[in-house]
This record gives sequence, C-alpha cells and structure tokens, in this order.
Amino acid sequence: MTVTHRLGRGALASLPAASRPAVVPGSVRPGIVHVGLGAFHRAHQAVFTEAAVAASGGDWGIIGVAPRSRDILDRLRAQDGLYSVLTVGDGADRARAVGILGGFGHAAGDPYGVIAAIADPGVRIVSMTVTEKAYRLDPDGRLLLDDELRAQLTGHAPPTTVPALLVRGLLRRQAAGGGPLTVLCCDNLMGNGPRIRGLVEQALDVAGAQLPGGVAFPATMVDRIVPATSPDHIRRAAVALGAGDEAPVVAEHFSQWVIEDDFPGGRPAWDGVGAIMTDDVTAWEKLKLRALNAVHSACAYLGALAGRELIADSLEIPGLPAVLRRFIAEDIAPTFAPPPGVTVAGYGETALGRFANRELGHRNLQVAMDGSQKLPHRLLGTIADRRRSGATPGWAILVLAAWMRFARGYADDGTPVHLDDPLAGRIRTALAAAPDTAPGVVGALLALHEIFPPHLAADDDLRAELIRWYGELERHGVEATIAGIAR
Ligand code: CS2
Repeated sequence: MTVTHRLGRGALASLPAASRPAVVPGSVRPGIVHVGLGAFHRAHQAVFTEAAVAASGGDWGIIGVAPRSRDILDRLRAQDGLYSVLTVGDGADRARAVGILGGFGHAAGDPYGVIAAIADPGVRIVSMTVTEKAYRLDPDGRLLLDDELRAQLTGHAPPTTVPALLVRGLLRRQAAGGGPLTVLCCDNLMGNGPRIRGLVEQALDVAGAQLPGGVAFPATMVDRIVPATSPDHIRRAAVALGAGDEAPVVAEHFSQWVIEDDFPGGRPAWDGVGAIMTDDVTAWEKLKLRALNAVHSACAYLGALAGRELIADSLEIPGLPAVLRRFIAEDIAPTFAPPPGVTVAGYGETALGRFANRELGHRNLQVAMDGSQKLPHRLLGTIADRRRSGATPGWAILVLAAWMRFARGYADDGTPVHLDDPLAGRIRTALAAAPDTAPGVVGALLALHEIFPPHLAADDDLRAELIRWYGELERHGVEATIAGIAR
C-alpha cells in the first residue's frame, strides 16, 4: 500500500473510523502542562486523558513540553499535534491517532513560555515523564545542587531544568493567584509523589521561598511497555493508519495506571477509563518497580552480556525464565504485601509474558540505559529489605553483579557494550583506579555513594555474594552461569 498523505487535521476524514482520535483535535481547552514529550507519555497518560475527555468531558487538553530537543516538537507541529499509537503483539497491528495535545512548549528554548503555561489559571495539573536523572536527586532524595542549578532556582539563569521549571512556575503561579495545582510525577521512582514534593521544597528553599498552599503531589504508578520507535514501526504505523506519521509511538496492548486521588484543582475522569484511583499507591509502586522493572533490568543486563539484542531474545537464554521466576518468588515477593487480589508471582508471570512480545522490538540496551539511576528504585530496595531481615537475596545480587559486568563495558565475548548513563564518567574513573578483578570491580562500584547507600556499601556478606556472582559471570559468561544454576 502506498501512503500518499501525512497525518494532520486535513487527513482525518480519510482515516479508518477506528483510527481517528477520540476528541476533535484542538477543541479541548488545555488543563494540563506535561513536561516530557517522549514516547511513554504519548502512549500512556495522553491516551488515558483523551479517553477520559471523550467519555466525560472537561478542559483537560495537554500542553506538551519538550525538555531539550526540538525535533519532536517540529514533527508534531507539522501534524497539527497529531500522532498515532501503534499497538503490536497479537499479529494484527492497530494504529489510532491521538488528538489531545493542544499546545507545545520547549524548556530549553523558551523556558519562560513554559513557566507562563504553569502559571495559567486554566492549568490545574503539571505532570512529568522526564526519566529518573532529570530530577537531580540522590538516592536519599537530596537535591544535587550545582552553581548552574542554583542560578536557575534563584532567577539568575533561564530555568531550563525540571527543578527550576517547577519552582519558578509555582512562584509565578502563586504571584498571579493561579489557584490549586497538582504536580504529578509519572516516572518510575519509588514514592514519586513525596519525592517530588521533597525536591520542590528543597529547591524552593534555595530560592528563598516556601511551598505555596494548594499544591498536591500524589504518587502514581504508571505501566505500559513503550520502546523507542524504529523505522519498521514507522512503516507499520503508516500502513495501519493509511497516512504517513513522522511521530508514531509503538506500545503493547497492556496499559495500567494507579493514582493517588489528590487533585485540589480537579482532574480528568481517568477512573472512568480504566485508571485505578486510590488512597495509597505504595503497594502498587513496589509491585511494579520490584516485580516488573527489576526483572526487566535483569533481562537487559544478562541479555546484553550474552550478546542478545532484544528483551525477547534474553528470555530465550536457556534457564533464564526459571531463574527470573525464582528471583521474583524468593527475593522480591517476601519484601512487601501486594495490593488486594494480586499475587506477586502471578504479576511477575504476566510481566514475563509481556517481555516476550517480540514485535515491540525492545532493545536490551534501551532498558540497560541509566542503570545508576534506575537500580536504586527497582533493585536496591529489595536487597536492602532482605538484608534487614537477615536473608541474602542471591538472585537479586546476581542481577546487580550483571550490572557491574555491564558497567565494565564488555559483553561476554569481549565486544564493547556502550554504557549510556549519567554517571558513566564516574564509573569509568572508579574502575580505572581499581584492579580488573571481581573484588576490584565490585569494591570500586559499591563505593559510589551516588548509587549505593552506606549500609549496603558496608555490608560484607553482600559484597562477598556480589564477588562470587561476578566471578561466576567472569569465568563462565551468562549463558553457562544460568545453565549451571537452572540445572
Ligand atoms: C523499562 C521501563 O526502560 C526501562 O527501564 O524497565 O521503561 C518499562 O518498560 C516501563 O516501566 C513499563 O511500564
């Protein structure tokens, strides 16, 4: 099929009915400023919000803010803000255009425009998907201040970072009498609501101000696997849509959102379209981060070391699914009580089924990225909780050892692997100063206090178990190590 026209308002009438947006593009007044226009937001919160507005109404259009690169803005603007979500996994591709994006901002290029949007009384929610590192918090939730951030917070430099956008935006809103607001962090951080409240309070303190009244920071658990869009996905989206789309996102069918219901300025009727509104999201957050994201990271590091390209390929390493099941059952499940009606083992099994979706084309290196920022939230909590109850969580420690092997920069066959991580420089320097042996590498990395809290760094049993697993991986490689355990 040859696609001759490009997605945009003018192309809507020619799309198959099932591919048209659920709202008339441009007709919904903005009520949300969302920072982070990446694929995840566009396949998750934007889809829930569009469905909620279509079902129940409300002025909840989204102003999408790109933090750094203009590229996505240019592509979306050229399509009147429209893009499609390509859902894959059961053999039949489905593409549906989403029309809830009603305005744009660019934090790097026009931060004051973003601040004005946050201060707009029509806006009642500021949400974010900017990934762990953008918050500039250490694992204990302390703000990592440098001169540039200080200048941004105090109004002496353009506020292009997330902490500065929030602080300058909130102060401007307060000065303009903007009314109650909810700040909603949709990143995979443990306790994301309170953490961002802590971030904002610390950042306001630097600015010499206090948190204005009427600002809420509910925690939320977000879940949908949304990998980077590949050229093949772009081609498939065009075929399914019958129009060219330069900004499609690809996702699995599964999508889940659990949100603490604390929205003093109101919210879209997300609960009418499948989101779970609750008083306490902690059990869901732990379930998601520990029994899904940590297992994802396990696939990514072990698979990348074994030379496998995709998450789905990693699951084909003989014995790995069995090892992951034991990781879930023996190390993760004992650390928290799951939400009512859910078992950790059942949830983990569903996650493994989702990871096996090969059509997503989810690359190990994408999930492996930013390990220094991700592991404290998804893995180290499990290890710390098990250590506190006197257990040695061997499977979790194997995964940490795999990250350490990965951080060293080589796959099992000696091929270099790219360490894409904000602490890559620190990690390389630490490794260069240590012997390239299991105790040397483990010691050098455990000493990175930006990643490991002191009680883990000083834990001799943990260190010994890490050295043991690291040594196994070093001597035998991932495949033989896993085969040896699974035997
Ligand atoms: C993944 C997540 O890249 C990663 O670290 O584990 O992005 C994962 O796909 C999502 O959290 C699923 O909801």
